[in-house]
Amino acid sequence: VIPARSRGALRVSAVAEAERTATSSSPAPTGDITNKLKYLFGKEAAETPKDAYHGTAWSVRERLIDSFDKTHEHWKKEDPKFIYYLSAEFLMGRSLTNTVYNLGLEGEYADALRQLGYDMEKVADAERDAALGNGGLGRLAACFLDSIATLDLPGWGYGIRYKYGMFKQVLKNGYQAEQPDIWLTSGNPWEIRRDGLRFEVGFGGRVERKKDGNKEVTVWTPSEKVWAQAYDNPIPGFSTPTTSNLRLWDAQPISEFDLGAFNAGDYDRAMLDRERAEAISAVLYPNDSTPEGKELRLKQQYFFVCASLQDVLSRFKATHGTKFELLPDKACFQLNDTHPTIAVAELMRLLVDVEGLDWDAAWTITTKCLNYTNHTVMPEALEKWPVKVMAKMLPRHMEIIEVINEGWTKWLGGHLKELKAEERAKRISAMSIIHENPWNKEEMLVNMAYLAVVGSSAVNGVAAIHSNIVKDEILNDFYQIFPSKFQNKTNGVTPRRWLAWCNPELASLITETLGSNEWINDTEKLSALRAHASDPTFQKKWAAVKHAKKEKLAALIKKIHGDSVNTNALFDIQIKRIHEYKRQYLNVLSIIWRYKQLKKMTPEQRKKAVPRVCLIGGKAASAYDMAKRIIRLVTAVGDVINKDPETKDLLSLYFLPDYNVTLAETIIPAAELSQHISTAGTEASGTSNMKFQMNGCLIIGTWDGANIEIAEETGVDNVFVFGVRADEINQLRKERKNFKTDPRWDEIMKDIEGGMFGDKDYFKPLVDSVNNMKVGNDWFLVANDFAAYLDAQEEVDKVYKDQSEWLRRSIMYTAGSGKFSSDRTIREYAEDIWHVKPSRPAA
Ligand code: T68
Repeated sequence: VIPARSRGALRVSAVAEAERTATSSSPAPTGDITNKLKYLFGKEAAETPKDAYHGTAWSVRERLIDSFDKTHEHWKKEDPKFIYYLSAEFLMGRSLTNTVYNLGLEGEYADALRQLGYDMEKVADAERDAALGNGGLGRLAACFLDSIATLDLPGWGYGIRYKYGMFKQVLKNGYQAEQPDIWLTSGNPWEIRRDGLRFEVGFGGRVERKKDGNKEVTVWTPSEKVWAQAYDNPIPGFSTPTTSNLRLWDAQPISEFDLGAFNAGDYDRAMLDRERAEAISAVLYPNDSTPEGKELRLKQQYFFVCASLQDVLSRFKATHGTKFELLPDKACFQLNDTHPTIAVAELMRLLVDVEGLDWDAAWTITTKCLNYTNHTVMPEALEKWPVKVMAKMLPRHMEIIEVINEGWTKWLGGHLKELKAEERAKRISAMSIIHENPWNKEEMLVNMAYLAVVGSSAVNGVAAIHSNIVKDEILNDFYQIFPSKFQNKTNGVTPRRWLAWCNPELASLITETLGSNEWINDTEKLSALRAHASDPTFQKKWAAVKHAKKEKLAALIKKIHGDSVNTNALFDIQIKRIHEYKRQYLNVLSIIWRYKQLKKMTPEQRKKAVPRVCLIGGKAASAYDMAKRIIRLVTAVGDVINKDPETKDLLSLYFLPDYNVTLAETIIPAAELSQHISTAGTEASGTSNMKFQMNGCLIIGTWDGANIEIAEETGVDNVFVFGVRADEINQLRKERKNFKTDPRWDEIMKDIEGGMFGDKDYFKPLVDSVNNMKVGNDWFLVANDFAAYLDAQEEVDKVYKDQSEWLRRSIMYTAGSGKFSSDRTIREYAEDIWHVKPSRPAA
């Protein structure tokens, strides 16, 4: 329960809130909540927290819609330039708490619920996560929407309303099992179905040239059509009247029913159209960081891009008619990775085929409107679609891409005319948007990243090191041609959800210490905490908050696993998608080593050991075999050490199933040490590292992604940095087979192989992947970093024993987190890429 005082401390100001309540025409929440229950759910009273949630959510929804309408009326009148964030994923999590706090209604609704006998937190707990994303990329999109609204920037998100989101992960005997995420069953109060607002999206069919007077026109006749139905999800800014929008598209059949088939008694066939159409927005592909080469995935991509572009153009035309040369002054699109890159061809098609512009004019407009963000460093992870698949599903787009590529390679030839013919031909072929599949010479591929670069004004990476890798390696050829296109935009996270709302106790302490809550919208103000970092009285308060959060997490562990963990232990946490490059494996190996050391100690020695509770959470893509084995290793090691009476108070390891946004909101505030230990040069940025930092959690990490910038802001000496550097990786990979592994490593490998944790056959491929150079090659250099990692862990223990030093560092982390607010990131996008300005409606 949030104490009343801390809630007060979070409010923008009590006066402002009183004014809002006084002038608001909205009904008193208590009556409104019960009304909603009565008229929408047929219930006389809120009998369960779930009832209370439904009543509250539907009541809050109306306040949200009022704010949405005011904002959009204002924007319609002002007609500012808009940013449209195109993303196949938005990992929103829960909405109730966020909405109530962002709108400044928390006092009102908490009081109302109290009158009904409920507390806000319990009620909020009844909401299901909107999990329309895999991981970092999808959550980033959600944080960006929060910042866009908070900064009053005219902007919307556009995506897919998946019927089934990210799968629910359960453990069955310690192995991951997946269950569907059926999240819409009880209705979704946070969306508005826009009846009548729908666009046709076509697939397949044929392309013909026809004469229109003396002009030749291209006509695409798709063989399959569906409706894209709009659903709006209002996005409230914090401490502003602005409420922006996330428009998601749902796929629906053009003909409800095949009446002919129905009348003929063929009911299965009568339903076929509906099923085929609905399949498009049915499920989120549960893969992160690797492209999914399935046809349905391309269909999803085109589906939401086509609907979104038609929607934007139709609004544009309503105000500006066909003056398309004005489009770049009114709209720009950010492509969140290559997933929406078909937008390059689709915007060309809409402008040339549908609106009748000539090619060059359309190309100028298109490239001015689009920008591309890259999120992955692994070249093999860049999306490529077989020409055959593209030509069949999107025949006109394939033609357009061919024409773009011809123009591009021709231009490139001219640009490179100084080079010798042979060298020039080589460069052109290396930079062609359409190229051979290097593993199958028969197959031609469309390289979506190349298409995105050629079709965009700006290309950016998501952390400084990553943007350099994009320039120097992944897209180096393009960088040499267009150096000014390339930028860096270091990621950020919203300080509302990830500090103020998920850790109100710490937020109150900060507000009290800094004398105002302005830091929530201006996180640079957190730097003033540095002055208090060594103050024992302040440290004591800081520690008390952390301890309370640890108790809360311990209660959750008890609920999940039935065990009581030692809350005086160091809470050591690694939560993220399970991936070889993220090296959860390295973490487990060090836990095994720690266990073995504890076992060898005398009771006297054990008294001096730093107790740890190790928590690992994250989903493995359902087809990612090695990742699933890693999960099993975590649970198997946990099974052994958690049961050992000699050591269990000193060391325990739990796997937290079904890691999602909501779980993160409980875990992160409680964390004391968090692990970000990817092989240097593989994690584009990471964003949980920023959330942990904000919550005063120390980091053990490699010199990778945003860890580097976090260390710079926090003070490198305050971070446990270890391991090889990105520029050494290539060489070390070549030398890995001759690498002399640490004796401790060899011992642990033998333990796993020998069955110390059971399941030895199942773990064999895991051992081989890092230890048997004939089978695996330890691509992610787990062995190379192992000794340095153990040293860094020892350093962690040493510092933890000195609690005042630990607390000083903890405070320095929060104090140094100002840079990592997504407000800063979005401001940079707005200024350097989008050229979009704030436009705030009257309060
Ligand atoms: C992540 N990428 C990066 N991809 O791994 C992470 N991929 O370093 C970065 O912080 C984050 O993006 C935000 O920039 C992803 O999360 C995916 O989820 C993904 C999904 C589908 C296909 C490919």
